[in-house]
Amino acid sequence: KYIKDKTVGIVGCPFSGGQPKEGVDEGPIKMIEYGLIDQLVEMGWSVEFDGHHKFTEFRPAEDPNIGKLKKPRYVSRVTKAVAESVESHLKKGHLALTLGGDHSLALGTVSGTFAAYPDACLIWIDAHADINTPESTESGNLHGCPVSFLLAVDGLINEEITEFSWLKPRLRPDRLVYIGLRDVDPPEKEILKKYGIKAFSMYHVDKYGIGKVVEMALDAVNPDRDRPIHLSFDVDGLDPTVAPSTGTPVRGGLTFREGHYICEAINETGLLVSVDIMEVNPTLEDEVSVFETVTVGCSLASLCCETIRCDAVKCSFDI
Ligand code: HAR
Ligand code: MN
Ligand code: MN
Ligand code: MN
Repeated sequence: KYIKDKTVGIVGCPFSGGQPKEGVDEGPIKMIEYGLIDQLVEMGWSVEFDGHHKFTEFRPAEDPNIGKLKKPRYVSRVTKAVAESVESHLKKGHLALTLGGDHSLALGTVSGTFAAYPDACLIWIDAHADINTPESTESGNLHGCPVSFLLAVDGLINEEITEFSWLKPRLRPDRLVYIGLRDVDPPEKEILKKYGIKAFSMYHVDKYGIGKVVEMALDAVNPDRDRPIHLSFDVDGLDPTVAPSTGTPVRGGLTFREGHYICEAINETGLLVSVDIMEVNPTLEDEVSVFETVTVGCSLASLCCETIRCDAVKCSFDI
């Protein structure tokens, strides 16, 4: 409905400034090296990719904390550039596929999506809610905060942080839904409750099954199935046995199939316009773990572009 000419624009984001571990900046480089573009081309997509962003040039000489927030200027400059890339792909009618990098990049991707599609909704797959405010964050890592900056509500962020004045909060709380949560800080829980934000934790995935959970999630943010969808997928939403090479793994996550099902089911709506694959860190754990994590990132991205379900079902009845 929104995507023209079956073209996908890849936004390669080698960035680790939203958290302290080196290596997550190699995530997008490895996903491309492992053949993601060929996978997409085989599925009939035209791929636009002009190489990865070069963010080091945005790195300020001095970047002292603002309150507790770490590297605020670097994160702000980088995510502003990402927002512009995502917006320009979307305005050409292309699917935007952003490869991270740490999840602070969503400050950019989600801003870019809402600039192009003000009516969009956001589906956030993660072990974490990433909704800490500059006041509530304990770590000061901006990858734990992007959602609070994006929310269009009064009084959530008290002091305006001028560094981020480019960012227009456009996300309504009723257009945001989470799947996969299992490590949410107490102040984050308060925020979710206060604004009535829908969240399906692993408890709900166990209770209802992933099929029902995705349906309920879509009903919550997209009841008439007419709004463009941004899917922000943090690979730590998956179980660490499935995606071990990530900075903050949490046990008890989504299975391989549950993760892929989410992508297939959202793809099937025909409303997906923007996808993030975040927090792949190819420098953590052993070689096998890295292989598994990078390839799972690639296959999630691919399934966002094509669902095999329809053919497979027809096929099984045909036989
Ligand atoms: N809630 C913690 C914080 O604010 C941990 C955030 C986690 N890490 C991520 N984001 N990978 O999804 O620092
Ligand atoms: Mn494009
Ligand atoms: Mn995250
Ligand atoms: Mn996470």
